[in-house]
Amino acid sequence: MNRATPTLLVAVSVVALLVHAGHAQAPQGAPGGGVPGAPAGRAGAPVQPGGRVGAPGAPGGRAGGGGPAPAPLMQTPPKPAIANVKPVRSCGSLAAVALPNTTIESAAVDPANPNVCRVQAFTTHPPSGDRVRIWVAIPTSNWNGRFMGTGGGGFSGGSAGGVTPPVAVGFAAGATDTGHEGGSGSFALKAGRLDWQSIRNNAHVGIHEMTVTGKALTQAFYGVAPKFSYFNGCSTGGRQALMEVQRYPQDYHGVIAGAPAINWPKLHVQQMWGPVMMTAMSNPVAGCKLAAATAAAIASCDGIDGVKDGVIEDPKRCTYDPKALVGTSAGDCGAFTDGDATAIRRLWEGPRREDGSFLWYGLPRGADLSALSSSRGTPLRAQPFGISQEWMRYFLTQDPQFDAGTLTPAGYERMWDQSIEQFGIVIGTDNADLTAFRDRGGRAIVWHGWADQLISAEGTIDYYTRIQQQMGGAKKTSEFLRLFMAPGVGHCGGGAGAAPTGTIEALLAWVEENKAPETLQAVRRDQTGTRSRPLCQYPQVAKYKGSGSTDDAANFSCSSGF
Ligand SMILES: [Ca+2]
Repeated sequence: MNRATPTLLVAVSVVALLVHAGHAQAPQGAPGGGVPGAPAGRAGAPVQPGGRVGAPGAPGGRAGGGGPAPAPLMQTPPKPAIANVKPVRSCGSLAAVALPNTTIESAAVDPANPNVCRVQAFTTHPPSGDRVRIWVAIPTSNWNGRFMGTGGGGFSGGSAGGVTPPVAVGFAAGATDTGHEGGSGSFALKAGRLDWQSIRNNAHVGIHEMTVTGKALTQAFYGVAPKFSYFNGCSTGGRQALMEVQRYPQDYHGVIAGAPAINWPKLHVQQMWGPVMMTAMSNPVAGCKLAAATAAAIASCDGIDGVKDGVIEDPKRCTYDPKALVGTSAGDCGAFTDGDATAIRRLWEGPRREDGSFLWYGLPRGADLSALSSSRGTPLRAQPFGISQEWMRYFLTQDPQFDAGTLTPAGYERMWDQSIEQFGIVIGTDNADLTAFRDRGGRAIVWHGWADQLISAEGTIDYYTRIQQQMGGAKKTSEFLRLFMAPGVGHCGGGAGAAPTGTIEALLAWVEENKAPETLQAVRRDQTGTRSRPLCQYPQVAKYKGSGSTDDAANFSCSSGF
């Protein structure tokens, strides 16, 4: 089975999103940390190169200031998995621990938090001269006997701040930059050529070595290995979680993969579909028309699930055609044309070859289309998404000046094929053979927002379906891996839908007590109140029982239909 595609994505869109470890709005238990309260991806702000927004290194750091404090990783620290364990050496003495190909740069108690021993190290892989930075934080007391690895977003492998949320609830924790600083994809090139060690470090080596190092230092400090190890990430972090499951099944007992940026080489070319297609049609579509089409689709399909709440519970059942808008006015953008309707239909449909054959999924109806396909300026011009543009510049063309605006449909098709051929094995992260992970007793919770504006939710369903085919069917798969779709939820959070919460608790219960999650809890809070919903195992959907508040999860049950 080929492993292909990658990771990350992160991005951000606009306002917010993610960034490393966490992602927007931090559904508690989802990626470690994040940008709370930032409606992921509502529209429009320009995306920086690398697609990052927000302060690196500040997990939980918010993109814009203001808003509520980040939700804690867990409401209640978990009970210790190892009783009465005490450090057997000083924090500083960890600097003398010898590990292969590893240099420990510092080991000291955090002056701002005496309950945390912080170690910084790097690994290297001669003769490349690379440096994979690793940050480990170990509680000096009240260690819960577990290790947690954390991930990144976009091209960022992770950040020093990623360890903060897990260590705050008693985990020993690790994070890594996967070999390069910052959120740009420029690390792929060295002296104008692909630097395959750096690419491998980012694709999978960095997270694995962070994990090995983090667990070894924890064991050195306490004289006993962590009893359980977990990885928690969203976006790129979700890809990293599944890459660990695929390539290093011995690393973790359980993982949470939110909005995983798997199918990486497809994903980052898919993200350029809108600009390329609209440019070829000479029909860039302004943001207010995209927004109007999304709003019309939601209005048309909201009630299919029986609850008018601004959320399409199952976008696969929504077939709204934007031709209904032709001739109507969309705010300041003027009247909808046939061309606008065709372009929007093709955004929802997803990339196709010139002969019309399938390449990949589009965004579902209800997801914000402006994050990937907004057009701006006079005359109107389609704007490429930052991460996708960098993928084309540094990985595919190896030309930092490459202008994606010049891409024709034929060139796009060639780039699609090259992306998979050249990078599928290293970073595809779509290997469906999870036998080793399953046989070791591993457990994986995968979730994806149906309104994800950056990563096609259907790409995750595609992978899940292939896992089921490979691993003995739906029932056998559900014994170790479950997928929960989150209706109306954007990339790693945000949006009109209720986002997962209590996910870490659910994973620990599954791994440590063999209590498999039938649903995930989801909550959405805003000025008007709180809504809770169950997230059901795909392909089940949450069906309203017909009485009681539609804001209360108790009044919904998982069903094959509405
Ligand atoms: Ca609805």
